Amino acid sequence: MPDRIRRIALVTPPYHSGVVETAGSWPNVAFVYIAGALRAAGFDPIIYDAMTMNHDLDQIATHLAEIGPDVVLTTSYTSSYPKAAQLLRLVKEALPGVVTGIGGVHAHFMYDEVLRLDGDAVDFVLRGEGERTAVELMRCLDAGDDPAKVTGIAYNVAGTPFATPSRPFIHNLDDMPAAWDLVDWDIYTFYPMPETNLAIVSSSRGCDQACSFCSQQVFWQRTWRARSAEDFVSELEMLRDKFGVGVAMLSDETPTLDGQRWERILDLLIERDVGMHLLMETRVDDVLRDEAIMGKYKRAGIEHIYVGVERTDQATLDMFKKNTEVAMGKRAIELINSHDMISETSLVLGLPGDTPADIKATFDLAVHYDPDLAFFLTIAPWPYADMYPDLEPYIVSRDYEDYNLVAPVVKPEAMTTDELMKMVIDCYRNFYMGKLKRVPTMSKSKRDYFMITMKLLMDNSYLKQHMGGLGNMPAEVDELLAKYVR
Ligand code: B12
Repeated sequence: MPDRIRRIALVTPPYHSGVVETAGSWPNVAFVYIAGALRAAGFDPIIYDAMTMNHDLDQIATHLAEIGPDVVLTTSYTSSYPKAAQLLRLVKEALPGVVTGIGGVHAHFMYDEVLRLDGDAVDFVLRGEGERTAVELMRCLDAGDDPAKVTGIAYNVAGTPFATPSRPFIHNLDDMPAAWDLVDWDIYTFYPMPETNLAIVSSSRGCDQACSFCSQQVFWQRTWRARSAEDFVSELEMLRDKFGVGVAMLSDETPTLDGQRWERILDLLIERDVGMHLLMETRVDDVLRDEAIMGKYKRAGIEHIYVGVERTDQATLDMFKKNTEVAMGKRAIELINSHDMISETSLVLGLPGDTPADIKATFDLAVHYDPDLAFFLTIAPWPYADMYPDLEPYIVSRDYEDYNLVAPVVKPEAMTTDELMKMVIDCYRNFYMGKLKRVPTMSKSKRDYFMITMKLLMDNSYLKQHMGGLGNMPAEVDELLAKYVR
């Protein structure tokens, strides 16, 4: 244990799985907030995004030795957890005496397993929302005090995991110190808009829905808190003026949940002519609610809207507790398309009861919905999601690195995992082949965006590395790419 705690390295796990990484290289906004809180408390945090820098464990060891931290903290969702544990084990070997900690959704729920299996590498699990817990734990360690006094953590006591009481959520998300100046802006780019810096921003936290396959509603305990429209829009202006950010992704699960606040955000973005391109996720019912103000979305700078349609048959949507109707997904995508914004959706495949006919039917309806971009995901059984007990008997991989919505982890009763993956690839291939034929009729902005995404999917995604790619494309695809990709 160091005598004093000063320098704290926040390091992303060097995990890579394709799909979303294909579209850009993204900063970690949780670290921006945690570093902001640590610095405001007098510590010296450093953000080291080993994931985006594509550093391997050797490079990480060298870089961390140069930084000379007293504490190394990392983060985890389920698929990045194994790399996060390897990272902390490496820290323990390469930097003796350094304190290690891990936060994020996986470690939060799985702290018992983490400390039992990787207790040699992980000193502390920081559970739940990180800003206050990180500060209190660092103060406690700095003062040589008893960690049992810090709420929201877990650690081994004589080899047995021990958790302190959970910490309540932060009440007011406005004016949280955010260490944007610690972000290494040069490494972040949204590939369809390479000329400008990319940020991930957060206008709200949480989700009030109960989707049984999702981790987020359980993590946030179905609560939702938001920043004021003014605070959020001012931050976007600051990012534009100080750090040259021209495009930002909202990390929010449901930024639109409070319709009034959301419309105020759109109005401010328009009135103040912020000029930021925004990428966001929301629910189909909020898109339908906002039919009359869709024009404002576009004028405010919303470029790309992802809505999770997930499935196109009502029975499965009901099983997912998705609280939407099939027809709503179709209408939401039509609305987004009709305002010349990019529509994206994902379809979840590979449920235990899925047959080839079900997958084909989901594909056909996805085509009928006509989003610009569709992702055909394999269901991942997060061990803490409500649906886990139903999926558990069908799990074929216990390697968490596979829990990335791309690899097959659940085997349908009526199919082999190879058959499932072949159908997934066919879904991608047939969907994008169909879209490509319509490229010449797309608006210029949509066409540019679509073609770049298409090229990225074909060139460097997980699909290519691990599954042989989308297969051989007809010559017309190369011709279209040559003609339209800048
Ligand atoms: C931004 C994002 C990303 C970014 C990550 C950027 C980066 N440099 O880390 C990118 C685009 C790269 C990404 C990629 C992927 N992602 Co992602 N991503 C998100 C997203 C949209 C927002 C996360 C976020 O920033 N939230 C806002 C911050 C403030 O909240 P937070 O991260 O939860 O952090 C808070 C607490 O968790 C905690 N905390 C978190 N870490 C730490 C660490 C410490 C030390 C402490 C003290 C506290 C703490 O404190 C934070 C602040 O209070 C979420 C969905 C969502 N809406 O949350 C999915 C999500 C996290 N992604 C997910 C997945 C599956 C993936 C991919 C595997 C998908 C794929 N196949 O490509 C990849 C894997 C990455 C890879 N390298 O291959 C899943 C994870 C599910 C799970 N339970 O495991 C999510 C939840 C989406 C979903 N609905 O399923 N993703």
